[in-house]
Amino acid sequence: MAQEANIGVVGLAVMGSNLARNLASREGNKVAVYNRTFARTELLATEHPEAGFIAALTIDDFVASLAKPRTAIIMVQAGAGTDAVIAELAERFEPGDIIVDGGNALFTDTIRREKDVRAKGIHFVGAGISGGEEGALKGPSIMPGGTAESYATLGPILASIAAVAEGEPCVTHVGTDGAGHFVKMIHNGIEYADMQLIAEAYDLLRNVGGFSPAEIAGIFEQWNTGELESYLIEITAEVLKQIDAATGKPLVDVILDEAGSKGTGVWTVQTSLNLGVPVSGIAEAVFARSLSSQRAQRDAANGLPAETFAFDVPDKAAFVEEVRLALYASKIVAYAQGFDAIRAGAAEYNWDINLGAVAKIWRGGCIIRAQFLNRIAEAYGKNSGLLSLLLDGYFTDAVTRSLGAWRRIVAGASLAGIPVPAFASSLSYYDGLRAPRLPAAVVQGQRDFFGAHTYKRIDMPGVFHTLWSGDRTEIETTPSSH
Ligand code: NBP
Repeated sequence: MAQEANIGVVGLAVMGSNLARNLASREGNKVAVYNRTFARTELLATEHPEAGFIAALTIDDFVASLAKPRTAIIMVQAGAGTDAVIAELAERFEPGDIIVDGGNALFTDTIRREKDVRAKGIHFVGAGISGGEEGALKGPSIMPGGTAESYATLGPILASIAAVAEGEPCVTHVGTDGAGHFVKMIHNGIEYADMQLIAEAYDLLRNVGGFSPAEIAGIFEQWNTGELESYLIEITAEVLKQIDAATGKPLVDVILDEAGSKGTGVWTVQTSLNLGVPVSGIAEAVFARSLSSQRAQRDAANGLPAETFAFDVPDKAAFVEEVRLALYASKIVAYAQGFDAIRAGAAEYNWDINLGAVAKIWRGGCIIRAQFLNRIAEAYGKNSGLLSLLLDGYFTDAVTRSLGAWRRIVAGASLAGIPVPAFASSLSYYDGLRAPRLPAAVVQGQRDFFGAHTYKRIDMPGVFHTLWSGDRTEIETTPSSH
């Protein structure tokens, strides 16, 4: 087989097929395709003759069809399937060739795989690809890791298929080895928080404001013309407009209220816990999905007392605006926390990640695409060492003008007995962040009391332990081994 394809795709289920078609539609690309079960390959080539695919029957045919340096994108099930395909390619590829994993791999797997494959002189690029099947076909946001050398070959190909936002392709070389999959993971975590916040706004508008789903759809459409403009607000309006054909009711009222997940939100929270980064908005969103799925407990607890208080809404329009402001401020916190997690991950794993560039590639193609990512890109563009997004002037102003509304909404929801875990935890995070003094001093005292964990003082250097049950004198110690 002639070596004529400049790029190949392995794994032709929905994501791989669409990505292969996207690649084939761009000038200059000749695409080889391979799937473990040939029927899928055959079907794709037959249904899309315009793509001019080289349909490989075997992995050997596939490898033989690729021009050097060979470049193949794997789009198979994450986990064992990905490992199996990497092994097959690595056996046949030569030094300088490039293996790209475009699946949703855990970044630590990507770090491991990159190391193994690099030992053979082959480049391994873990590339986060966001945007679902439509994104894969029409233009996703792409977050590649791997070496700068591999990006020289791969970058132009990925740029040719990526979404375009304000004239720029939504792809950047995020960093080495697992950096791309790490950033994709955080993207998904932020997505969880954003979705939960919108759902909480809906709940308030419905159960406090008394609006119907169709009316809330109209409110969201209105919000989508301003600073909340985003894909998630847009599709939520569509979801709320939908009428169930079988019952004639709003579809949202007949959908079972148990949210599922595929695990990237959990990964984000687990990773952030390990890094010591409070991603409370994302964590609450993950927990809210877990709670929603605890059907037996929920049914058993359904009649527990509530003792609620009225949340008076004398002016409906003003209430809608307060919910909007609370949503915006909470959303800013969720993104600030997500970007903090990326910065902490970069420090831990030695990645040089440009946070502004990450914000830019999320402006198009991906699920969290939103107008305000431009503001985030500007903030990090002005100051790459920004300690928190909340300290950037634009975001400080946005939160400042939302604060009153944010507090009234969270307090009102609490009095009315409406759960707003993401709104409330975001506000608490903000208050914790800005507090000059936290009750952590009490925690340190407790730790020293029961475990002699020691503490530091505000007025003198050194490490101290109090003899709590003795004469209560403080003594300076060498750093504790506890
Ligand atoms: P699936 O995740 O459903 O995987 C099916 C593909 O994996 C088929 O091509 C199948 O081959 C292949 N495969 C499996 Br399973 N085990 C294999 C093995 N041991 N060796 C070789 N091939 C194997 O496909 P998908 O839904 O298209 O997703 C592909 C990747 O993209 C996944 O990692 C997924 O997490 C990710 N994804 C991303 C998004 C997004 O928005 N970015 C959305 C959905 C999925 P067969 O045909 O022979 O069974």
